[in-house]
Amino acid sequence: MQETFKSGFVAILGRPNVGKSSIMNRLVGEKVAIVSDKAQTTRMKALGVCHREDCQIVFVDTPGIHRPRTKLGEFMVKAATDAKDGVDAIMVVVDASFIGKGDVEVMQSVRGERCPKFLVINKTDLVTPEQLMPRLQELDVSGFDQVVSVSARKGTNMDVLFELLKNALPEGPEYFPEDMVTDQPERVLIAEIVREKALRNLRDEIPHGVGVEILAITPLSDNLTEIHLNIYCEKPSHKSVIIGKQGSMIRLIGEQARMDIEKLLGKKVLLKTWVKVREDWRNRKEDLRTLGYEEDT
Ligand SMILES: Nc1nc2c(ncn2[C@@H]2O[C@H](COP(=O)(O)OP(=O)(O)OP(=O)(O)O)[C@@H](O)[C@H]2O)c(=O)[nH]1
Ligand SMILES: [Mg+2]
Repeated sequence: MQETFKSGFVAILGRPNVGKSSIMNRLVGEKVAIVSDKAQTTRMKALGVCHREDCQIVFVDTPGIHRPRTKLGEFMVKAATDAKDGVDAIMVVVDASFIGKGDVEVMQSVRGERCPKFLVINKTDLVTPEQLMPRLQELDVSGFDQVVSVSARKGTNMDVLFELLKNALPEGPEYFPEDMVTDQPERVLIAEIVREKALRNLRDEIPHGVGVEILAITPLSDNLTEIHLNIYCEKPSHKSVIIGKQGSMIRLIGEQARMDIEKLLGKKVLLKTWVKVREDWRNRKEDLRTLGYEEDT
């Protein structure tokens, strides 16, 4: 007997850095979105597709909702708030170790949506149940269908969350073919890998002003591809930090990125990287477009 096949889109919303992309990666079972300990890692809406025998769940990862201070920030917050339109379910993710006003605002912003809504308390590995309980009791969870505690890092309760989501979805088609785990093109995935390594290795305000532009992807042979790219930053002083002493930082970022890109493409990769200053690029429309941060048409 054929069981019914369930499918649908699930938006993942929340403040920056609560673990939205980590949760999506866990549920998809592959790393489709970059992750870092810096807030505002995700800059664009991106899909992650989980394929199972009896269902297909399409996760919509979004940038963290914050008060924007640049045009890039405005683009990011709009991408996040728009993502809840037309989905079949919504997850609001909060960080168990700190639940604040920003979280309450995100929860409030989805309360009026008619689809099933889940509040996901992530990073439970950082707190004891005794610490978490009073925080949850203070929280107004009205309008939410379920509250689930998970740890994306440890993998705790992810199966429970998955089952709840699956049960909330309607009967539906396979939206994407089985070999497709994300809607992001190769060029974007490569740029994101480089940005992840920059985010992980740089500090203070520098990571927020980093943008990566892929200039060319040129196959040199069956198992070797050359990739030319620019890393943008906002100040000459940031450029010196990104390059590092005798090029040590840019070599480290390039080396870490190369290994991940080789896994992605399944071939050897030569990275040719330039670091360039583009002052205030996060507020310039033309630069935002070059880097792919423009609204869907
Ligand atoms: N301890 C702990 N850390 C976690 C957990 N989930 C995610 N993290 C860490 O939290 C940080 C942020 O994770 P992301 O997945 O990038 O968070 P995000 O919500 O997508 O962040 P933005 O894209 O900036 O909005 C990273 O350092 C993760 O490794 C968890 O369950 N426990
Ligand atoms: Mg993210």
